[in-house]
Amino acid sequence: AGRKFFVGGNWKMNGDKKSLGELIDTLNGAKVPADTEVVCGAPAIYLDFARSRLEAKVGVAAQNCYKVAKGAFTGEISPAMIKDCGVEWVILGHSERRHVFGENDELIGQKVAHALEGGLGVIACIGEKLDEREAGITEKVVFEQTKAIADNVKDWSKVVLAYEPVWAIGTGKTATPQQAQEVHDKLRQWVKANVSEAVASSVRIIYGGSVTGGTCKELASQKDVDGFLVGGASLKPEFVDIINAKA
Ligand code: G2H
Repeated sequence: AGRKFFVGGNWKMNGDKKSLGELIDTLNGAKVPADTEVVCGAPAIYLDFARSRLEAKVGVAAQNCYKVAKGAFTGEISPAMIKDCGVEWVILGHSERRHVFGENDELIGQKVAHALEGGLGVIACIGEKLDEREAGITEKVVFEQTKAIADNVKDWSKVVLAYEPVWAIGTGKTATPQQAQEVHDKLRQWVKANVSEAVASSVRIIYGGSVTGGTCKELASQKDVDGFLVGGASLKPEFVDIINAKA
């Protein structure tokens, strides 16, 4: 109810100035519905490039950041640097950060707190692995991950929750609309019980995991699916169809 549809693209570690420049030209020329928010997650080294080339109708996100403002942390970037490039969002807790780079709930929570303090919006990602789903502990896993995030949030208007079942990421195995809706509904109930009713009804819960132009409309029609975080398909002109999934 009243939740603005949110479509995030996650370019991950893909593209170069030529191919991303072409993608940016396509996005600049595309129709973005007034009631849809679009944000593209660029590699850190291309944040400035993406922000300076994309029109204002498309937001930009970093794909990660560190938990402090500055210092001796070779290779890391801070929310202050992200903001300095005119970028307004950061993706945190993505499954690749968790499972390829070993980030745990505690670190992700600290990053969430610091990014919000630094004035960024946060796309906070959660999701169960295949063995966890098969063991029947999907809810337990995503509730624990959500708690580690929620404990670090004061202003929920700056947070988008991204449910990304790990078994659906980059595998071509999109969750069915019913599977997505079921978990989104549970998450909203968790937020209602553990944060507040007002936050539960206003927070956007978006789905990620092999979303395509072909699967987006039915997913978007689910009551508690407020948008998407799109990886592979966000690098293709097809992303424009996903932006318009509700149109
Ligand atoms: C999940 C998603 C984007 P893909 O990681 O965050 O990627 O759409 O390629 O499954």
